[in-house]
Amino acid sequence: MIDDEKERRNPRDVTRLAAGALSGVLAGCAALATAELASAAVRPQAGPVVAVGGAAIDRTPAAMKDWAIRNFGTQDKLVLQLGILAVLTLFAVALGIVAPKFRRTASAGVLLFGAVGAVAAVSRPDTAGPSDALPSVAGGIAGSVLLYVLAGRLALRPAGPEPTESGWDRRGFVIAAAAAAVASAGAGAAGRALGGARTRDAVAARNALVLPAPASAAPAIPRGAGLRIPGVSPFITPNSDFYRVDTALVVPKVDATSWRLRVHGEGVVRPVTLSFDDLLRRELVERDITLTCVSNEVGGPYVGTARWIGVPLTALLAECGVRPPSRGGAADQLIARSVDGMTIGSPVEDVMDGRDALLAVGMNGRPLPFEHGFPVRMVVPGLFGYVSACKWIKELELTTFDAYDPYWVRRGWAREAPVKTQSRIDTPKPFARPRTGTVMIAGVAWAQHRGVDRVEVRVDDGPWQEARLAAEDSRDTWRQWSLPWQATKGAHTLTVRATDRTGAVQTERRTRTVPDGASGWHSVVVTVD
Ligand SMILES: Nc1nc2c(c(=O)[nH]1)N[C@H]1C(S)=C(S)[C@@H](COP(=O)(O)O)O[C@H]1N2
Ligand SMILES: [Mo]
Repeated sequence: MIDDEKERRNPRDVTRLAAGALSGVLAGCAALATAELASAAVRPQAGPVVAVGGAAIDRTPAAMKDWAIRNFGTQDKLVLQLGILAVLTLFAVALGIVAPKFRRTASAGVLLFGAVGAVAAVSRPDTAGPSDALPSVAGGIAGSVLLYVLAGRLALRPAGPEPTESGWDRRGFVIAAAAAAVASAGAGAAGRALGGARTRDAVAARNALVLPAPASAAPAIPRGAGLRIPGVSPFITPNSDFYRVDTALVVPKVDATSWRLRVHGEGVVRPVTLSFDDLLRRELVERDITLTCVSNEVGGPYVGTARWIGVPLTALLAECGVRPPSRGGAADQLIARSVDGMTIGSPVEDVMDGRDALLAVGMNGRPLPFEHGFPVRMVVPGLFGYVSACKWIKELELTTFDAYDPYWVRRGWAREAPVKTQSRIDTPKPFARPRTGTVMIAGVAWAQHRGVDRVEVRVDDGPWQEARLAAEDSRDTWRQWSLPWQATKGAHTLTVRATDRTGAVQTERRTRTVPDGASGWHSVVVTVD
């Protein structure tokens, strides 16, 4: 008799357990959908997943950030967000399972997650204040109420006069769950639509923009700067292929018409605030500059060359009365601040030494893409991106290296980081299986603002052979190189090294990317058939 009853109740308990888990997941979905809708109304960056993700990025140690970039590349942010969603799902399932028994506690648990999101959102560096807590709070309440309601349907009804009637309200649960799912999907979709509408002005402003012709055009790229060897990166990197490295989980879509740049700080005699039109009215220059990321491993992909159009920074700073330290200036560090709270510090001396430091507005003939910093970003030849290339810039502050550590420096990266002389084999690819006979070994080498003077290639432990260098566009751009090789059967290691115009040979010493960029020679192993 007792066994019999167990048999009758067990399958029912499994369904109830599954329904509990489902109610947790539904509460999670409702919370996220509500938060999505609210954040579209408040600020896209204020959503809980973005806020918690951003907080996680800020707290990631340099070594781990590097590991993420190495393993997930530009997908690192997607992986992070999927990770957050996976953790949320686990907790949602757990809360849902305990909810029928501990209804209040489980509902409070959902609220707690909302609170975590709210705290993360208001403590972001780019926070708009307490209103940023709204999406998380609204989401937490929606999820908490829903879990409470669904758990109510799952509660065992006290055994009535008929003992077999004890059970839970299946019909009520299914109806409530379905209604919740539909409402969540609706809220999510509405959030998406509203978010799109909010950025419409910024997108329209960018689409309507026609960049003025530069007063100083870039010299024509010499014929022969591109060797046209299959597999070698093109001399100019198309915008769509240009690497992207930043901490922004949501790409800022800045409206250029209301954008302002403030220049102020130590030694700034005449502080200014400039509009986008103010910048466009100035004399623009156009320059080819190769940009490199400090997180680029030897042989890695985070390097690209674009034809930038922008306002020369030296002249602008000089007009504000700024002098470099070598001429008695008080400030030795220029802090660029972005709309998303990034801070990037460059040496004032380098920025004002006559190199083409730019407030860039154009990239390869187009307004900057949103991903690459629209409406304005900095570009300084010869410095790694994290100490020079602030995207979505909104403020320039002159200060000292002693007084202020910008974002990456606080996370273990070097205060100053000129690019290291580097070279990369683009073809053949690692583990390629070329045929015996002539195989073209080719790639790129860079030493921005010093220039590349020589590239040498070594096969196995053989002598260094001088590669043919493509024509130089400028010393701020990379150079292609090639060497025909009479490939013989078997496994071979191909190694490359460059020499810059100061005469310095690229060092063999392998270092990690932290704190000031990877060094060492790039080699590729191939098997010749
Ligand atoms: N606002 C902002 N600007 C930024 C960053 C960032 O995270 N946020 N990353 C910097 C780094 S580390 C590099 S290498 C360059 C990359 O520029 P790109 O994404 O246009 O290639 O942007 C720099 N500017
Ligand atoms: Mo970078």
